[in-house]
Amino acid sequence: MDLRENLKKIEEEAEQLFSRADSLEKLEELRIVFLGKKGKITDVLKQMGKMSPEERPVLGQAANQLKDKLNNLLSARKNELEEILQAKKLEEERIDITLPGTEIITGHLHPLTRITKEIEDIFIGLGFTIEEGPEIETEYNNFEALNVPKYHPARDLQDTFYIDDHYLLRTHTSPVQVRTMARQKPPIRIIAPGRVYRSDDIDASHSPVFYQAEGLVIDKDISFADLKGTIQLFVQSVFGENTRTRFRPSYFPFTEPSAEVDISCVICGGEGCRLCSYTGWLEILGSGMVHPRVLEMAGFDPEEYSGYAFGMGLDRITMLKYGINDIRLLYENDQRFLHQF
Ligand code: 2NL
Repeated sequence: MDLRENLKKIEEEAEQLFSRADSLEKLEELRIVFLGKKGKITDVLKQMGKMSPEERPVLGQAANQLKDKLNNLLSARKNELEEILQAKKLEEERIDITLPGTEIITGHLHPLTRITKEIEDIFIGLGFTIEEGPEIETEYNNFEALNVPKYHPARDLQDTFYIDDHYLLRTHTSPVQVRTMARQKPPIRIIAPGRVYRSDDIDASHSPVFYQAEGLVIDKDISFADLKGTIQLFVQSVFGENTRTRFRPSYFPFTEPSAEVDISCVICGGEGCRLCSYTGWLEILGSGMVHPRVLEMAGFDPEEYSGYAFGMGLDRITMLKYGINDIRLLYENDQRFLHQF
């Protein structure tokens, strides 16, 4: 009866190995070892020839019972393993929904671009149109047509990037207005934003490349009151209803009379603080009535037409509005800076 004993041993061995199998692959290997065509049970059956005819069916039945049993054990273990593996997988894939999410970084407008658009929109609302022009300009459009005489300090080689005797990098956006006046009859109501160049040493408030917006209005009966009202409205739109405006007499070669415009300090509201040097006021733009010589050179009769013009530094306005204390930040494109807007 040692074949029946063999079956008994196979059964014990299988029970042990099946219960220890820790993967579906191992379990399949074990199935082949025990129940396969060349497996252990088949081995035993092959030796049946040695037995007496009476014993054969007994052994055959025992072998079949064992096959059934092992198949049941295999599928039970298989189910068990699948459950264990599934639980493990779930555990591995578990997410902590209380963790902060991954920040989605999308691009956005540069603060200077935002301010430029905001200012454009304010003036579009007042009936102005936006004009643009080249950054390389003629000396005539940049200086001559604006009544800046040949030996005026503003023309100084130190301040202007000359390309040759005739061409230069525009030092303000006024040449855009000069071009518009050459093309168009009054009424003219335009805003010219853009990049301008001056040969300054770089520091916290100076960059050789910076941005400006200038405005020009020419029509019959345009007065200083129109200038004041427009600037007042503009300032309140950008800096808030409660911002006060102060016009201070000044001088520009292209306007007469001229005025610089101060606003009540954006930090202290006029009380006096470090930003406004304890004056309560911040200078934000220059303005005036277009000089009769400028109108004449554009081909307009100063007896028939009058106009006002103004110019502002967009960098300065951006810096005041966002509390930026160094102009270089606007040009370095440091992501740590840009991400804050
Ligand atoms: C400033 C001052 C100003 C103008 C710009 C202008 C243009 C034409 C005719 C007359 Cl075509 N004037 N522009 C007038 C007054 C002041 O800018 O401080 N800008 C940053």
